[in-house]
Amino acid sequence: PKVNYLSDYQPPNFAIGSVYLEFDLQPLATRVTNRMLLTRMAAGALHLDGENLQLISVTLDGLEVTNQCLIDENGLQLMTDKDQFELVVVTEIAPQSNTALEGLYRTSNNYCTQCEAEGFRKITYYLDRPDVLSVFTTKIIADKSENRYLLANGNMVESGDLADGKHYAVWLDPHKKPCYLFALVAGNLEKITDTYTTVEGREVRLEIFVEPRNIDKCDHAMQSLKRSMQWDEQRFGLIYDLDIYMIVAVDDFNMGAMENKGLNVFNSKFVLAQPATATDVDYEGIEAVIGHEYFHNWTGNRVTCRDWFQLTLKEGLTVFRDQEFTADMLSPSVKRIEDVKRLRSNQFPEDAGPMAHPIQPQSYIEMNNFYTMTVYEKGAEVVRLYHTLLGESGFQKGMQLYFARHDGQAVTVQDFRQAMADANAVDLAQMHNWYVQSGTPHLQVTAEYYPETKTFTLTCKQSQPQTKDFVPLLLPIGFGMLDQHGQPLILEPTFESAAHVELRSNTHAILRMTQLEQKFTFMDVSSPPVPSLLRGFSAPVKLHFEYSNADLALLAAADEDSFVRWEAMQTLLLRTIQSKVSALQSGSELALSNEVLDVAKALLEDEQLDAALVAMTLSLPELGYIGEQYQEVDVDAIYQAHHWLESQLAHGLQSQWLAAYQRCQNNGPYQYDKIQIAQRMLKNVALSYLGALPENQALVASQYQLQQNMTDVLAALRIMLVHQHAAAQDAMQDFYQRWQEDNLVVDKWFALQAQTQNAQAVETLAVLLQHSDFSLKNPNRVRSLLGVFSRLNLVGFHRADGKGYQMVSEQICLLDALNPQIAARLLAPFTHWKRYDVKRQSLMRAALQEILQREGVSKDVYEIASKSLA
Ligand code: HT7
Ligand code: ZN
Repeated sequence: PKVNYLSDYQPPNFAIGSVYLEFDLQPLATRVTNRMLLTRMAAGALHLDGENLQLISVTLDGLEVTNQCLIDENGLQLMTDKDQFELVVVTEIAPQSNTALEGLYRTSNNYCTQCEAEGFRKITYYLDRPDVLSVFTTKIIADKSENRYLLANGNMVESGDLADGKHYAVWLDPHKKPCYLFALVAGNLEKITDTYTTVEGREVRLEIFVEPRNIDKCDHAMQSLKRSMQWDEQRFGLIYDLDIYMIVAVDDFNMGAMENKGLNVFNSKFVLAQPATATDVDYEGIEAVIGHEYFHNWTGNRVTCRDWFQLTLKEGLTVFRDQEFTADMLSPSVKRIEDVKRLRSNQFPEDAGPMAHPIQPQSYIEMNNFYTMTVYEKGAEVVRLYHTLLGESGFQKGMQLYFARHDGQAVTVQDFRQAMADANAVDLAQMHNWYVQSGTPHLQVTAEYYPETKTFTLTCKQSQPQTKDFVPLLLPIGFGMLDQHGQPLILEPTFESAAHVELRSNTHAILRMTQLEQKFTFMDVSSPPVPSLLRGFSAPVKLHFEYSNADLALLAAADEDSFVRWEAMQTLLLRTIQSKVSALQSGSELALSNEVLDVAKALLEDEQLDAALVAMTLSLPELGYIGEQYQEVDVDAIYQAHHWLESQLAHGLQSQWLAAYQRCQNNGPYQYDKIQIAQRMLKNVALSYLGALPENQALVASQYQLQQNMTDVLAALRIMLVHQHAAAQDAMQDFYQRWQEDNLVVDKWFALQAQTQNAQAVETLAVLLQHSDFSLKNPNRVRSLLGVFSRLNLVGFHRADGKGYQMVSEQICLLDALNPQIAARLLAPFTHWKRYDVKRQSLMRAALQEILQREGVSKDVYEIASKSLA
């Protein structure tokens, strides 16, 4: 397959001033008439992208030229020496047969589109690239009884009835846009409506469309949308620019949501919620994704990407914005820790594996494979670096200049950096290195205390072992010092260090690292301090510093930075698990240290602390993150060590867990607010430790039976399953009976079973694959069963006889023929084969080879499988 390179970028040789699309919707033969006004920008033939289209006719300025067009599987080529002309292309497509869910497809008998990244070419012949911006008018014609609503981007300018039971609507989007932002939806939906008045006093109509059975689950999404609009005005000064904002929720969707101008299409998972059916995590996810897509209206739509290599320009920036939104709505400390956990568990492994790429990739075979944790989450961390370096007001100045310069344009990551630099009159050229180097950087810190001079020196070294010719990054290190009693120390940098130390308060500084090795010295330090490093996780690096367990206990108890407190306790827990892994491997015994128990006890008993932070601090590191610490992952030992520490903490702190559980009970109605979320979080962490002890089975069962809200119900159910409580199977059946009509809850039922690690995990998977509710055609269902099993069920997926690999790889092959995008994503766990023992390595490689050699393998799957075997 063809490889696309960033270095090959050429501007388009034609512009499309306006485009008028007419859709005559039929499930098996939709006719698309595409009328474009083209203007030549440079010499050469006109090449329009197009895939899987049935060409009916091509007309140039009224003359049929169909026979003069060269057609191949990638598009249509036409020679013309005209500089300005109208081209009308008529094609036919079959949305009903489109299982890839890209282009125009059917979901629950409705029509819907997904065009990013390169899906518009499956609708009509076009210059399908983000730097071709045009004004779109869309006419939709469809059967009226089956398609009550006909929706497209912009404002509806005309509608009416036609013969044969049909009707039509015409939509005009006045904002020039690339075709990846085009959307069309038609079907028998229902809507809720509301309004938002902008700071300028303009009223915007808000509409959320869903399938009729879901109409009572849209309120949280609507409130989230209004909060997003208000937040973007207040924090970024950005105001919505159309008279209407529509969201449509569909059940069959490849990703989370899509920011099409004025007509977002969402995976129903990120719209529908009621306390009985959605957890706190779901509620937070909905608010975040609604925010994310809304924020794209400026960062992505008004200013878009020049080419797909710039994807992080819109995605990294918009993820940063949605992270800040959630932080402002809920708790900044909790949100920061959640994001760091996500990055470490998902992006760090990607960056260490065969698919590692810089946030600005240099080449791709299939662009859909580059909607990655690296481009999104590491990209957001890089945007956060600008924010950390420039501060909120400097960052906002940069944003304003960025919009002033580039509104209505398709630009690059360099343009963004230049705006940040120019607005603040600083040189940010070194930030470029974050965009072009892959791999997680290591930050090695050593410290020296000099009693004679009362100075304290940190020596910091940055490196990236897998990157050839690594060049140093501009790396801000959040920093403070504690004395041996946990009191913060006043920071006094020496004259030589002062230029690289930015004091943010008496006790907190940003150390600005620009070289491979750099020293920072502080004066008037009366005794050896404990350094608090990388506060707020100020850069996406792996920090190495030789803390003693006593230092970690001190930081966990006393540092002013909540991320550092969390991190210190997590490191203590991780070290304990690692010691147990070694003990298991060498056949020796290990007892839990009092240090760990004492810090945990103190945290649990301190009722003044934020319950959410306590819950997160005392949750064990995830299995995937523990595995990350090893060159070779010993699946069984890690799983056993994790289990062992859980029961040690459960036993050692049983009365404290019970007290916390009772303290956090709330019998009032469910609210999605910071206090209640924190209470439920700690309550359920406490219950999960208690549930590890057989004597607490009744307590867990009673939480399930109370059926207070989905957060509590699902937590109880998970604990019952994990610890094989007597009531587990009955509860699972009851759950299914109750919710079998609700797709999103049935997804949870599949996911729960898929992640339960026991000797029968593979057999359970086999049974679930045969379940009448399982379907390879629905991406949510695939993710909840196969995705969860292969990512989270270490014991099942990596079963020594290779049955786990075999079962998943067979499904990937079947799925590749239906939906290559989702099939390729399911390959991720296989790509890390180098991290396992020789026997598992060869089983995983064999699975990859088989997938790769299949006849008709898609380019999506080909790219991932071949790169991971290379
Ligand atoms: N910009 C979108 C990215 C996207 C996508 C969305 C839905 C289905 C397929 C897709 N391919 C790419 C989502 C976002 O980041 O907001
Ligand atoms: Zn996005």
